[in-house]
Amino acid sequence: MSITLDEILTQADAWEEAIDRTLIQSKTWLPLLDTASYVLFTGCGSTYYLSLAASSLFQSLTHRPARGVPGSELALNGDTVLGPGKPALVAVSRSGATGETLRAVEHFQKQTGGPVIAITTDKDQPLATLADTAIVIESGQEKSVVQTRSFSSMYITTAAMAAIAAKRSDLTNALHELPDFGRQYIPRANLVAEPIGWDLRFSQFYFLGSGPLYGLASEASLKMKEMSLSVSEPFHFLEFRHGPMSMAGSGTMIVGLLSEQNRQHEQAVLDEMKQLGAETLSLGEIGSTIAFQSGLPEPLRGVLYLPPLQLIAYYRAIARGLDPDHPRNLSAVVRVLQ
Ligand code: F1P
Repeated sequence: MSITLDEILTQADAWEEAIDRTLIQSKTWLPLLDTASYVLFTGCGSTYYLSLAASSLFQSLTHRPARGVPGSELALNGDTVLGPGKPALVAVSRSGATGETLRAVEHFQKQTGGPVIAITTDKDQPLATLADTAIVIESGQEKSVVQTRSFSSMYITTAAMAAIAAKRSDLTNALHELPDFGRQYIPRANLVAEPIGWDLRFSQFYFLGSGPLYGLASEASLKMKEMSLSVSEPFHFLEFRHGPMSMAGSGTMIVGLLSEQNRQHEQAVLDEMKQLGAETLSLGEIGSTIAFQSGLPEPLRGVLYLPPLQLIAYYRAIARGLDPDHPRNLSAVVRVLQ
């Protein structure tokens, strides 16, 4: 079996370690966040998109300011990122060796003296040493260049951090249901994703999501590019009506990551795009093309959007004669800022 496919299908095993480690280590990382007046999340590529989703969720659950920024922006344009007050930094990197993320951490430490929490899959790489504390999810490690199980397990870590920091025991208790639910949900999602991936009538993809789901829509869009070399863009849900909708028509697939809170407005956008000739696919807890039916609270459902979208990108790559285990032009670690 392809290593990428195997890593996608077995990712729920890594979710378990992510939840356990985040809870066990909370005595170490929680005080670092509790003393901060705002929290920055940073990463590059997939882990930048993870930072966008994580910061949104953190702010909405804890009511404390949080922002996700690319590592390169913190490293090179720190004055546009750092504000007054006492920040804490959460640096996310599968490899723990990405140049911009390491430079971002060093810049942050030099400028603010604030604490750094690393989320990574490799304890032996520089990020874990540079940070004040590290949550290392070893079972999130991948052979594939493209991030799938590492992304979802590191994202769950940030969701667990937000739930714990917000003192939401309803959420921290429910977290433990995620791995078992994932193990039965992912094979089900696979059955729906495969025919969509093989449907080569589509020439372009748009992924729509709001709140924390915007970062996840961005990650889904990146998977489509990295694995299947397809034209693909993410948008905040209602932003799509402000110009990008000119692209809606035959050959366009619009994927909506529906939230519970804004579902009505979001579904209206999808319905309108369908009338304009685009194909639409919706994901959400109930009543969507892919319905989780998880019974989990909404703040914990983010990770459930990922497997079917990773799988669609994977099958599309295969349908196009590409090898998702060896994506074009990519390497697992980028060291542009040494
Ligand atoms: C970040 C990253 C990946 C991307 C590419 C290069 O890596 O940008 O998201 O897929 O392969 O590296 P990391 O800092 O999370 O290891």
